[in-house]
Amino acid sequence: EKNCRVDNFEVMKDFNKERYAGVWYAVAKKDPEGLFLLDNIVANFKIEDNGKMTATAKGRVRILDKLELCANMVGTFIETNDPAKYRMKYHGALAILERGLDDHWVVDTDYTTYAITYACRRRNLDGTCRDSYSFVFSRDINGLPSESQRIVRRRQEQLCLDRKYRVVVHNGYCETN
Ligand code: AZE
Repeated sequence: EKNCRVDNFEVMKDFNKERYAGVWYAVAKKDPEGLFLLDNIVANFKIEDNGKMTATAKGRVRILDKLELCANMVGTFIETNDPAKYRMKYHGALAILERGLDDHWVVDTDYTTYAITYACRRRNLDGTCRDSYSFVFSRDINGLPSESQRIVRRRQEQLCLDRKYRVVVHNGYCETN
């Protein structure tokens, strides 16, 4: 029987943040409750001189119900006992954007083609996730090859999020806004 308890989810073994660094394009996402990045989502991970991972992320958001803009977000990653499980502190470059502290789990990656990340914000009493978000990232803005799509599909099922993802559009909106 399928186990959807968050503590049972497998994450990337021997995660290597140096190989993970660089630009990743979100090609699909599963949204959490509330405000979130809409589309044109690009993340850039970096390893600082002190060895800590940081990232910037851009994406289109809608705030105050009708204002559309490109959010420039900054994240710093706090390591845990599991190298693939981070706590991510993030905030927007603009004060009106949100800030927070989320899990950031690298569920799987081959470092050169695809990555899938997962964050559970709120758990049910039975240990399953009540409010999560997840990204499928690609090194290529045009999407993933079918071999990677197959792997990602299997991971999405293991996260109990199959069929919950939506395609992330890249139409250049955040290159001009
Ligand atoms: C992520 C990639 C690594 C850096 C960061 C990420 C997450 C950003 C958000 C942003 C939300 C913004 C909102 C603005 C109104 C995981 C994409 C910072 C969750 C809702």
